[in-house]
Amino acid sequence: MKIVHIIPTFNEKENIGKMIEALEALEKEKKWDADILIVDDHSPDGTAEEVKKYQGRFSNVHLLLKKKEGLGRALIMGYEYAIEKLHADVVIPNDADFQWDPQDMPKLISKIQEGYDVVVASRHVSGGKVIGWNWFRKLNHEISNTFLAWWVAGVHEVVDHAGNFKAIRVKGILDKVALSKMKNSGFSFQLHVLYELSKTGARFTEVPSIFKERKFGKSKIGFNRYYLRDVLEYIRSSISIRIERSNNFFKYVIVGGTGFIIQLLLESLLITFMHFEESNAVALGAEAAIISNFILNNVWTFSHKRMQGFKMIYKFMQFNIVSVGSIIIQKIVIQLGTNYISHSLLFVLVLNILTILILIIPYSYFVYNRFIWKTHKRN
Ligand SMILES: Nc1nc2c(ncn2[C@@H]2O[C@H](COP(=O)(O)OP(=O)(O)OP(=O)(O)O)[C@@H](O)[C@H]2O)c(=O)[nH]1
Ligand SMILES: [Mg+2]
Repeated sequence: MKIVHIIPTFNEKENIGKMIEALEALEKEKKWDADILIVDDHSPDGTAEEVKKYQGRFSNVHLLLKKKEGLGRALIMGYEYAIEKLHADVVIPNDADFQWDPQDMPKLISKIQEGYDVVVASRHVSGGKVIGWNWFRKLNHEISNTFLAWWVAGVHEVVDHAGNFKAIRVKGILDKVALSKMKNSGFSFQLHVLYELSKTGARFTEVPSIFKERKFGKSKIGFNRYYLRDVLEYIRSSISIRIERSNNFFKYVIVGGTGFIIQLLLESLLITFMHFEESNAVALGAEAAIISNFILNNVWTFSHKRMQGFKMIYKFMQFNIVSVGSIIIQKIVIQLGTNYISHSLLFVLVLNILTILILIIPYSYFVYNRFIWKTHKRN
């Protein structure tokens, strides 16, 4: 099993040599087949020159030099290089500054050997913790890790989404992730790659780890010129994951809205210009909306599970039954409301809107996902 350690560096001259020594010692002790890949953004402090000294001593130290584009970009390029050029079976990214203890590495690897695909060093499982964060770092972490990653993005495979230290199996897992399409410049990469990995059907686990204070060098997190860009990117990334993850709920709502407009337009056309009876016009309008909803949901909302051929006819019949179900639900609620509460026009209007929002939209969405466009195992 070929392990590739990926260490992104920016101004880590004081740390990088110690980190290489620590990883080499571990490799010798554990008899691992490992390479060390340093991804440096031409650090002005001369980190790369320091790495080159170690390349003379150890043949498995690799240096990828690139321009300053942020941590996310460095990791994307590092992952790609590790897979394509170094033929990694497992990649293990870590920071250069010893905040994550490289001595925890065997715990990560043994979980991979047990069959897990993504093993995350975690500060938020029993035995893990953070030492020495100030209120600003704590607040930053709470907002990004709990509010944005957990609640907004809905990534629940792990509880610590923000750290760099993790072990990822390449075959069938990381090699299925379209790294070249990932656009994260900053630390939003950590959340985004977990999400992309979750889509491959990977098995996740977390092992406790203690995140210590930096002894040498300076942190890159804080109010610098990249901070706002990285925070905005994190928010954008969380929202885009939510939109994708919630199985395209927004597309579904837009399709439903389009159907509603088609229904109203057709009804009024048929009544005004073709003198149809109201009940017939309503029925035709409803069916037109059902057809348009079915087609648009199939080619757009659920395009990743698009059905074709004969199956479509059968599913379209099911879809009709579900849609009639919505009409019946709505009729029952309005009937009950007018019988027992009020006949006023305003009341009926409000009740109609509430029924659509509270009952019809969730009901249809649930049935579409569970029965019409059945959820398959993600792959
Ligand atoms: N190549 C590259 N590496 C980076 C960049 N920003 C940070 N790093 C490296 O990524 C790792 C994590 O960065 P840190 O500044 O330690 O971030 P952190 O650990 O979340 O923050 P602290 O707890 O304050 O240290 C370190 O090894 C950095 O040198 C970057 O823009 N490019
Ligand atoms: Mg650090």
